[in-house]
Amino acid sequence: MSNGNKSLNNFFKSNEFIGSFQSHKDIKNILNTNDCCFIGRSNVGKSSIINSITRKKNLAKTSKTPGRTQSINIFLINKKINLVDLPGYGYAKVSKVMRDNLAGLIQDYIEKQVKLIQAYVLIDARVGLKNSDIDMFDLLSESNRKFSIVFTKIDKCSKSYLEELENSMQSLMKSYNKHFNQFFFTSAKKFEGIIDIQKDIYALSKQ
Ligand SMILES: Nc1nc2c(ncn2[C@@H]2O[C@H](COP(=O)(O)OP(=O)(O)OP(=O)(O)O)[C@@H](O)[C@H]2O)c(=O)[nH]1
Ligand SMILES: [Mg+2]
Repeated sequence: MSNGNKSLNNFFKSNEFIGSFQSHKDIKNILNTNDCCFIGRSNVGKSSIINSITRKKNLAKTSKTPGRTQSINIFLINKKINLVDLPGYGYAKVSKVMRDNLAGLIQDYIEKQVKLIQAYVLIDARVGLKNSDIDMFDLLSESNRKFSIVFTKIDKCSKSYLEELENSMQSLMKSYNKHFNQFFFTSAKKFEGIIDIQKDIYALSKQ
């Protein structure tokens, strides 16, 4: 496990929970700092990665059970940039009404949040890509949002498997070259790859 970079850790240590929101109209005027958001299928590790980035165990609520985050949770870092924890998509076990509500909440946020400057789409490396992820790439590019892909839970995968995964994803990303930035390979559990995301967000905070 790496202890990371001291000055980056200090930057992210200054954080505060701003609130939990059920609709886009409640958040649009709440802060004038830019957002970066964490999107992905339910249980992929969105809330966990926020905790690893900020080095705070329970800043964002995590759970073994999919469907934990059911609202938009905003954390302000260093008074300069917001980390936005979104509900997961693609979870079959919630009611259709709830699923539609959450999908609408995510879509509204992506389409309408003017201050959203970067999205991180998380993909569980063991599970790989699903159709719902491709729908998300389409929504992001149609909304003219920049995004990067963050593979999570790499502590459960072999190096050769991860290389294959990257190769296959690289060809798909050619179709999104106007909006796609880069891949990150991470383990929130072992703090692998977290420093790279911290650096990326730190750079965003300067925009
Ligand atoms: N092995 C391993 N498990 C992880 C990692 N990151 C998250 N998990 C586990 O995955 C489960 C889901 O994590 P969450 O962070 O709650 O996932 P989420 O994407 O926020 O889920 P929803 O809010 O339900 O959409 C938890 O049991 C975490 O402990 C990781 O890097 N490695
Ligand atoms: Mg969550």
